[in-house]
Amino acid sequence: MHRHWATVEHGLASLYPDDDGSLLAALREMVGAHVGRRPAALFVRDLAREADPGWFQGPDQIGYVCYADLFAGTLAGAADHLDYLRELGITYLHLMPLLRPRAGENDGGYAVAAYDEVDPRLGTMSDLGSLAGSLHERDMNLCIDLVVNHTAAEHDWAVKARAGDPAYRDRYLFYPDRTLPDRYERTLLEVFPTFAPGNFSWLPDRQEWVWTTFNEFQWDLNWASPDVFRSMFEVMLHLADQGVDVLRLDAAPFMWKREGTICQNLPEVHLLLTTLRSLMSVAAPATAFKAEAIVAPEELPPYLGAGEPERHECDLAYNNQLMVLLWSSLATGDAALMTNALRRLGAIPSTAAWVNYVRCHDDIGWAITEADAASVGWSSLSHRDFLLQFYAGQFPGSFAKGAVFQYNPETGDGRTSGSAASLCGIERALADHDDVHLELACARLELLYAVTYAYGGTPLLYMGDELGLCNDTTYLGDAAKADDNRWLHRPRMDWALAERRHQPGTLQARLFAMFAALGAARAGIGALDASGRVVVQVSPDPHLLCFTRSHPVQGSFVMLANFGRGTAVVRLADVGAGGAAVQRSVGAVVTVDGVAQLSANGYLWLTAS
Ligand code: OTU
Repeated sequence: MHRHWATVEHGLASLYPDDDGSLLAALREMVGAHVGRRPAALFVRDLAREADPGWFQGPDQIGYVCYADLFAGTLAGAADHLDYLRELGITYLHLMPLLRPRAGENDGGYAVAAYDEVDPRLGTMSDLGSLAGSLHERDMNLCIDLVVNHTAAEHDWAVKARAGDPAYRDRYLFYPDRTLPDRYERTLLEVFPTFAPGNFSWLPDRQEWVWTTFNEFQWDLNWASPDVFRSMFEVMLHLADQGVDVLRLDAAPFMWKREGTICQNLPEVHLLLTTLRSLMSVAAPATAFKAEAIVAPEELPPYLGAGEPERHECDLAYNNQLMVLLWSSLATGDAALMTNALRRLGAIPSTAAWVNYVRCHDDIGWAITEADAASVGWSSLSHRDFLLQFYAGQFPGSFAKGAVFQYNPETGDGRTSGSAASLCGIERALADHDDVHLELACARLELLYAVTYAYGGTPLLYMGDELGLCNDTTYLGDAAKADDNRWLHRPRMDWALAERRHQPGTLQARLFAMFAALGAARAGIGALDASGRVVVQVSPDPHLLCFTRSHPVQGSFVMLANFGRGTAVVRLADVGAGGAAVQRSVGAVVTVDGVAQLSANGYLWLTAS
């Protein structure tokens, strides 16, 4: 408390100027009582992590992301597959939303009806605790989702608020008529323009509007209410006590609203997160925060505490920029835009880390800024439109098989759905029984993942990519999912197919071995510790991505990745890698005189002491 309480006091005083001090007093009591009943094993974990605050930054950290039901039926089922994950070098398991959702349509679990219950189809809170225990025994961590921006309309708080209970009205944002909603709408964006247009929903029984950024059944919480702050912190503590290591804070940018803004990334959001982080650092320091903020590149680093002065905010955050740029470069065969954009992405504190990913359960939103596009002489809108068409498989010469998600004719914006395998060309090559193209498609997938395994932070492997699982259209038969094509890339694990990873010559053996090798190589390279710096270099060849990692103790690392369709040649000395040792080389050779030749989709991992 000595170390963190001033931040808590300052945060609460700024966020809740009208509070008479009872919020601070209540939190103080909550934290004290909590520390007293923190399970012993977790208290030991707290102490260990206070002594080693960089525990989530090591090169051995590799995440796996899946839905418990699609991966293994239940939480207990997931515990039975931990050896499979260890084969891939996984140290961090992110299970998608698993708290009890509303019945029926629930946005893939992101409409939570009870934060203190596990979805009964997946198991119980005690199963969650056991799973965390099994992971910890294997030196693995557990990450779960905590939706902080909204609850389901069926959550107890929302039900009470809707019934008019004055103690709960303040937890949501209600409006008697369109006056304020219309004023807010002038500057708000639309997340789901197709199936949930607008940001407010009409409640006919109440004759009033309620703020719903996402679907009409997802009610935005009013974080300006001290009750929301207190209750949500209580939820965090409860989950931390099940042994959860990382809380993925879903839709964090939307937590505060102000008229005349897009109501994302407001300073109060950062104040909320730093205050919650400080409280957790007192009550359950073993638990890290991961920001789910899929926002403009300049808005990303502040979630990791970047700024003057640096703050302890979230420990991890999604590197949405890298993900988008990887797909952009794969389509264009050019690394110049990626180079420029990554060079503009601000630095993050050495105490934080990105999570880097190729695919996730969501669509790909083509976040290419006007300035970044202009830096290579392109227009952002036409480049985004090209990417949309390319990955929908509609552009001449495209190898991809994806789908358009939430096309908005008013803005010309659309996003992309599809599995990594299908977007890389594996689905088409399999359909055509074309082995040459299949190998090319696998090389594309490897190139993308090889960058995420080496770029600063923790890589996330999205379930199924290790086996090349393609788009799955079975969701079309389920009315609660049919209009949301993100289900295309949320397949069920195919354990029979997974068995083929042991059969040489199969696609599954090829890809699985590749992921295992990437993980093993990464874990052995100390310079990949996330506390070191990543610097993207201007490469002598625009088809090449080139970045350097430097760590004060562990030495340095250089990656060269060829996004071009032809061979690229570069003198290692020209990219600061003269005399460096080859750690991993795929589709590349280095001659004795220090010249690297990389064929299309080839890459090199190099280290120097
Ligand atoms: C998240 O994504 C989840 O990942 C989605 O699966 C949910 O539908 C959504 O929240 C609602 O809970 O708009 O396209 O800046 O971009 O919260 C994905 C963050 C999303 C948002 C993000 C959201």
